[in-house]
This record gives sequence, structure tokens and C-alpha cells, in this order.
Amino acid sequence: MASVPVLYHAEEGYFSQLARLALAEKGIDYKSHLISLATDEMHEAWFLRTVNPKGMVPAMEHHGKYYTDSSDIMVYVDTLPSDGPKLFPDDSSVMGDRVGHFSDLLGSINVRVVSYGSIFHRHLTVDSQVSPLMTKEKVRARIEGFGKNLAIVQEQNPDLKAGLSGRRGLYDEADTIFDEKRVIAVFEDVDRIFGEVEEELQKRKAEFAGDDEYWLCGNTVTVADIHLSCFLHRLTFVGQAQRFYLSKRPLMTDYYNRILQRNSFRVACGDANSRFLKTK
Ligand SMILES: N[C@@H](CCC(=O)N[C@@H](CS)C(=O)NCC(=O)O)C(=O)O
Repeated sequence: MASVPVLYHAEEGYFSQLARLALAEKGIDYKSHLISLATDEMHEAWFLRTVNPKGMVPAMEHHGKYYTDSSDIMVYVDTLPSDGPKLFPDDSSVMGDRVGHFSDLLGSINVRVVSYGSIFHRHLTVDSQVSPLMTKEKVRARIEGFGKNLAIVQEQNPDLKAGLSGRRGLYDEADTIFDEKRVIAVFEDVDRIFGEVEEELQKRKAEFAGDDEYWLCGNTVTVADIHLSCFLHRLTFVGQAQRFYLSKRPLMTDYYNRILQRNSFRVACGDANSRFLKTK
């Protein structure tokens, strides 16, 4: 019997956005199971036992098999029948080589530190869309309290402890997030990576002169674009658009505007930040 994948995800979760965008680009139907990050639903025993022993979203089930990391989900989604673009073009092609390079580079960015660091040190941001109700104190309490439910669940369910070993949670980044200098060092990494991305967009623009449909690695959307679009969206939300692209990277600015017009992006990521937006 044909069955559609079931995606366990959170509307606002960064890695959930990657998975949803991959599914949308490929035009693949799926059943949505929303998980509440706010109430730590991903740390509940049922979730750890049946979906993802690491207690994280996204996770996806298809034909009884579970995929528990956004990268694995995207790789799997790319193998499903679809009229959509190849997200991971063949490694041996020039485009495949570029995609590997840029998805590794963009995937190496510590998005948690960029996101929470911007919310925590709000003076480092311009035009943040984050609700002022997310005060410094609340963010600190959230980060510090993050593993508490998980510790209780582990005590009550010793069989779940093994699956949790080696996981890196938000609290593992606390020292970096609370330290402005270390956050700025991560911003500098992003800036270096973005310098390379802007140069690459320049090459693509020249290669596909006059064609609006050029993306980071070619004229179709790939996994590198999924990383770049979700990250640009996150930067805009947390008030880092000015620093990283509006002030100095015209092609990236144009790229993000084009991404915002894509139906796939609107469907997958359009509402991602709604719950946390400041009211006008
Ligand atoms: N490497 C994972 C990271 C997933 C991740 O960090 N998800 C966050 C939400 S965006 C989460 O579930 N956090 C819960 C936790 O850290 O316990 C992936 O790429 O899927």
C-alpha cells in the first residue's frame, strides 16, 4: 500500500525548515506531525522511544524507517519519485562538486549561536523582527532550563539514556551564546563564508546572463540553496540582514528577494517565525 512520509517537525525550527523546503521543492506530499518546541514535546518519552532517541526535530518516518537528521531527510527525499530538481546532483559533475562544497560550508555555520546570540545581545542587531517579549532573562532561562525535562525523563525511563548519549543540545552552546565576543567571532565566520557565496553568485549571474533563474550552484535549486535560503530567512528574522547582506552584498539581497517569491519557500517557511514576530 502506498504511504506518504510522516514529518515530525516544529514550525519555527531551523532544521525543520530545511526538511520542509526540501519536500516542497521536490513536490512531495507528506503527513505533518507538529511537535511543540515550547513545551519540549521532542523530549517526551513517547517521542524518544518511537521517533528519535536523540530528542530532536525534524524526524521523518517512511515505510517504517526513521530518518532523524535534516541532512538524512534531505538525502532520502531526493531519492523519492518527483518532478522536482535534483537536490544532490551527481558528485562527479561540476555542479555536484559545487553543491557539496557550499552545502558543507553553509552547514558548518553554528545557526544556534547566530540565532540565540542575536536575540540575547539585541544591541548587535538592526531591525530585529523578534518580539521584545523574548527578553534577555527569558532567553537565558530557556537556554539554561532546556535539558531539565530531559533529565527527568531519563531518570524515569533508564532505557532511553543510551539513545541520548552524545547529543548536543542548546545548553551546550550556552557559554558561547552568553559571551558577546564569542558570538561576534561566529559572526566573523559567517561573514567570511558569505564573501565566498557572494562571489559564487557573481559567477552564476555571469554564466546565466539575463536569466532570472540562477541559484547558488546552477540554474536549478539544490540543497545548497535550501541551506542558504533558510539561513537568510533566519538572519532577517533575528535582525542580522543589515550586517550580512543588505549593506554590502547586492546579489545575496537579490537572491533572498527571489527566494521569497517562490511558492515552495512560502509554503515551507512563510509562517516559520509568526509566533515570535513583534507586533507592529
Ligand atoms: N542535527 C540536527 C539538529 C536538529 C535540531 O537541533 N533541532 C532542534 C530544533 S531546530 C531541536 O530539536 N532541539 C531540541 C534539542 O536540542 O533537544 C538536524 O540537522 O536535524
